[in-house]
Amino acid sequence: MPELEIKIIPTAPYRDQRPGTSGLRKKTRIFMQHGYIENFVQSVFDALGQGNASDFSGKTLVVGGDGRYYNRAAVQIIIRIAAANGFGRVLVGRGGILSTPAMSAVIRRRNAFGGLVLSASHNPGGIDEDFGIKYNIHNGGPAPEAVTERIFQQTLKIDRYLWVDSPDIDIDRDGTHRINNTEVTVFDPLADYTALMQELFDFEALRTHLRSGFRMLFNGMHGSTGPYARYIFEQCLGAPPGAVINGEPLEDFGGHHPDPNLVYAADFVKLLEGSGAPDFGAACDADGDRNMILGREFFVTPCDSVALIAEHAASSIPGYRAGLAGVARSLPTSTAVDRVAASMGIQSYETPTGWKYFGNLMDAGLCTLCGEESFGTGSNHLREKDGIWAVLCWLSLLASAKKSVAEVVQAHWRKFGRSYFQRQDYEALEPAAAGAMIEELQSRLPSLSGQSLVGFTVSGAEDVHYTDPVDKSETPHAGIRILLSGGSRIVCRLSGTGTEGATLRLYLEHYSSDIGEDLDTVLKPLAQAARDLLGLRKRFGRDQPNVVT
Ligand code: VG1
Ligand code: CO
Repeated sequence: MPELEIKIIPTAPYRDQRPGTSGLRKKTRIFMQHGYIENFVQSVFDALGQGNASDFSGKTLVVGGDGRYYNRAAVQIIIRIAAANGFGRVLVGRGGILSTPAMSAVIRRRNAFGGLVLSASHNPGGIDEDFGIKYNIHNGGPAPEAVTERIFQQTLKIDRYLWVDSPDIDIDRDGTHRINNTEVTVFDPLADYTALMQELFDFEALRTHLRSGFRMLFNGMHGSTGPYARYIFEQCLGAPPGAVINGEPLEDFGGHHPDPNLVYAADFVKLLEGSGAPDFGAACDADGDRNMILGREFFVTPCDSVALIAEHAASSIPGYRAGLAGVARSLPTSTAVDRVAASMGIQSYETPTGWKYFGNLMDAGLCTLCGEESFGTGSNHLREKDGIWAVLCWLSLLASAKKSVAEVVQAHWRKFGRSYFQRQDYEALEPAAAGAMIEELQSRLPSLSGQSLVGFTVSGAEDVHYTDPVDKSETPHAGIRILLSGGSRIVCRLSGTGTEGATLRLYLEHYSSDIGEDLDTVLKPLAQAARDLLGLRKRFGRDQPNVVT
């Protein structure tokens, strides 16, 4: 092919491209505006390069997404801009699809410069739904705040992007193409990801377990994990065909929220009911980084999940036989994993919400396992949360315990006590009023300490300011944390991933050595107290959340 002209296309800034908790997320139609994705991608490159034409010549960029509507078009745009910016190599997941954890694995294993993930995670897909883009750095993890801020500043001053008029690349077939000096390779990411899983887990033991009558069901929710799940669970581990359901990636995820929780996966939860139900169920979100773990008629909260994996990793998963360096959880995540860490004499770090805050801890060797209450679990094998990995952890744990999901969780509670935990979301709040509500509570925090709240004494009330232990970077206002005597907590913050209005997240935790209480009953007084503190009824006329997980 003759050398294509590198065009300098004039553009003007969009002023709304500040990345949130996990990249830039907006309604799809916003992304479809003229030059919108072009501006953002060029700004990423401008923020990362030194401004020289040769900045990216020896470097590899990985591109892929969760398969939602506009994924394919966005991939073609990114390929052209990457070629125009002189990347040495662009690796594209076949079909334009790469789960978030697979992206992380590919960046790390192939020593890539970074990657662009096209996803709005668990949000619905379609022209009237959500789209997103996120940049992952050389360690395979989401760009830290300093980088996303640099990207954002660049989006505010961008006046041109680079472009080549190359024909569309056939992204559905593996192969290598060339645009000027850029090699574009379409590849199947299953191999990289599966190889990594085989290094960590004892596939032979899992195969034996799945052949012994143990029955599992995995729900791909029509996102990106179906192909990985079919290959790993059905082909490699011998689960019968049909063990993976909703395994074909669809642009609209079958019209559902590809969100693995008790609300949006309620139909799936029903499949785990009754005496003939499978022993184990799991589901992942569209981009494959979230997971839900179920036993027969039993739901494992994500907070308990990371605690149980921490408890059992060294004894039941070969990849962790040497023990854990430390663990980490996001601020709102229950303290269950802290108790396991304390019993092992290792550190448990508390970070702001979002996986990007775990990266430094893992890179510095300070922590091995991480978890978020939002159905995210992962380890230092990558720098993203990893749904299929979490399922393999649970299979390993169950295979070595030879007990049911309910039994292993109850044994954990008997040993460590139980954190009754719930997250309540109040969606579609008027953003200015929601901001004012948080600010007002922030200003009242100093007067709360020592006061009595639903029969407990407030032992600490803080607008959490995080200082990264490794690079000392600061994250103010990570969330409001109210600690109560006896180990209960209320945490609240506004969502940083929403695409419409503001969402208040209220996180409730009650710690007890009495493990058999009813969750709703236990948490009701805390929920009431939190609502009153925030003045939710007075401000918004609301006294019930829209989504409870
Ligand atoms: C939410 C969750 C957070 C998670 C983030 C991205 O953020 O609370 O724990 O890391 O989504 O998850 P927020 O700011 O809306 O509360 V996913 O699966 O998008 O990558
Ligand atoms: Co996700």
